[in-house]
Amino acid sequence: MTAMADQDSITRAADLLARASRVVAFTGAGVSAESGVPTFRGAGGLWEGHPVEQVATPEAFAADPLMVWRFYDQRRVNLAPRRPNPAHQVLAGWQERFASFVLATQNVDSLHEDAGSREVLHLHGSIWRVRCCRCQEEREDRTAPFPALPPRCPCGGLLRPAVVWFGEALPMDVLETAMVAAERCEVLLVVGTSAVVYPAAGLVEVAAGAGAAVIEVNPQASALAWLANVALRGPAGEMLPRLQEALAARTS
Ligand code: BJW
Ligand code: ZN
Repeated sequence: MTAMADQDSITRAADLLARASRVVAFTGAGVSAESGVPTFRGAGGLWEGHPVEQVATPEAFAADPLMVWRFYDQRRVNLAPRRPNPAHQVLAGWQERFASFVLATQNVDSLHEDAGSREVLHLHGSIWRVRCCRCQEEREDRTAPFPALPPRCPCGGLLRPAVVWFGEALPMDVLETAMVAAERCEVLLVVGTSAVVYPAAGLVEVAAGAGAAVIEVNPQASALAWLANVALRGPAGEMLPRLQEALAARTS
């Protein structure tokens, strides 16, 4: 049983943010949980019925593209009607509040953009984009469900989801931009991630190592919770609006 964040933690987090002009938010599946999107790990998580090596590796796709596509097509169908929750909305509002606010997400959904966030750094790609295995062309495609699986490119090649699977490199420019922002920020918010997947989780180590204050927002301690200066133990959709309220009270 984890205790809900006390008002003192909210106040301390608001103090850190009130003094900051360069802020980075690093988000994971937990930020979309209250929108009805399942997380990956733990009870009821996506990996429970689909062992990761069977669906989220290039080897799995090469061996059985149809099986992998069934998994992603189903997730696209489930995601299509989902809407941003108050956590996405607070983060979208903060892009106007701070001189520099960088949002780096591991999520492949588009709920941050749907809430109004711009220039979101998608470290693990997007489930709404497809890439051709033959001509390498990548484009947005919101068809859900696909009428026939596996979907094909006009060139005849096999399409794949433009997400980053285990053993694949993250988009270099996106990772680089996020790492530089983490190195320069005064406050890093770590929201709804177990922080076990690298190199993305390295953002927390880089920011903390460079002297940033780290605020973790998660009902459970992440693998890097020990680097956090303040932990808000509760759902992001409740904690971030409380933090925003405390911040607004401070500066009004
Ligand atoms: C709430 C909440 C609420 C619940 N509010 N919170 C160093 C050490 C060890 C291993 C490695 C290493 N470096 C690299 C590796 C290998 C590997 C790795 O990290 N493995 C570890 C798991 C052991 N990394 C890779 O393979 C990466 N590539 C790479 O390193 O390439 C090297 C290379 C270089 C050059 C050429 C070639 C190769 C790629 C990693 C790709 C990860 N991809 C996935 C799938 C994406 C596609 C898809 O969606 O299907 O990304 S895996 C999956 O995990 C997904 C997520 O983005 C990622 C992180 O998960 P996340 O978001 O943290 O979710 P959960 O479920 O783990 O946690 C949810 C959290 O929310 C929990 O904490 C809850 O408590 C919380 N929560 N409700 C707030 N309401
Ligand atoms: Zn093609």
